[in-house]
Amino acid sequence: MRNFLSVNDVESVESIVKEALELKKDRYKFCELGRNKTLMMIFFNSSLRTRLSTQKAAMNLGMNVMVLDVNAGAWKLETERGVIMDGDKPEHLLEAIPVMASYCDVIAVRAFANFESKEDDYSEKIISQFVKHSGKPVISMEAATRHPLQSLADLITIEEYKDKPKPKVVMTWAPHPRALPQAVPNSFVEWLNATDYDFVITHPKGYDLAPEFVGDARVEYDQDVALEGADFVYAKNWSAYEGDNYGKVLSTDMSWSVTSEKMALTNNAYFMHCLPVRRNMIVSDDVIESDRSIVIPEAANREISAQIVLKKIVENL
Ligand code: AN0
Ligand code: CP
Repeated sequence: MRNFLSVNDVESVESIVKEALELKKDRYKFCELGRNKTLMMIFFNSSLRTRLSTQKAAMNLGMNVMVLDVNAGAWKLETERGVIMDGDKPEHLLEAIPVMASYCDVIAVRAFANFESKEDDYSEKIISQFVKHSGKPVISMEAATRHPLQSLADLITIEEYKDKPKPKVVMTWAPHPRALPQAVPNSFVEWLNATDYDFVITHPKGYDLAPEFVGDARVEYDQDVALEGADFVYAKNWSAYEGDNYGKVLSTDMSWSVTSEKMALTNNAYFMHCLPVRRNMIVSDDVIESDRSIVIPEAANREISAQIVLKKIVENL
């Protein structure tokens, strides 16, 4: 594997999930593989899970790790070419990228959508510059439109908990006070579409995701209908994608919250969320604390998804 930016960088979703589950049985088996190889993790945005799980995954492989929070202690970066840099940003991304790349073998980047320009976000303006100018393999730790390490961990988790070959998986929008990116849902849809599970997306009207991600997935605007018979409920908020509403919060309709009444419509479904989650907005206390909530094992599998990806990239260095 060269880069890990989307499901398209994986030869077969089924095999990588299998390999990940195999790796999980003995995560220290390849502790010599990454000797004298350095992973640099660059964060333009906050993180708890991605930071810790990716670092742990690299350590399991014997790699060295460097972490840089661009907004805490580094020079503020200009990202536009052609700007007269007489403002508050002393350094340009076009120098910063090759400099950072010169100290490492693999670069992982977190750079969320900033909602200033849909075109910039959906062309992955930041992470694509890392691919272009670093000369090193690049791993997305959530870019503007996708969060593939999360989706892979989600699929590993579903594979571990499912009790039938083709479970019904329902991804539901849920209310949130602030505008969130579409990266997690886009990516989840893209990865689920590569499985043969029974997959349904449900959200209020106005929250349709980009058609290139939705593909042939079934969209049901009635949440109660969608949840019927679900084996897995995957909750997530996202802001609007379509037209001039891009990046806007159109609804905080609390009737879309995942409560025990909603879970009662399902086939005793497992509850999933990528975290961080706002309790009693997205999901009620009792649902997230119930024995059907698998948010903690889901987060724990972030170590495994990062490790299988790093392993494949390091093997190819
Ligand atoms: C981010 C998002 O929704 O994309 C990161 C989730 C992994 N969430 C927040 O910013 C709260
Ligand atoms: N799920 C996830 O990516 O969490 P962090 O934002 O804490 O990394």
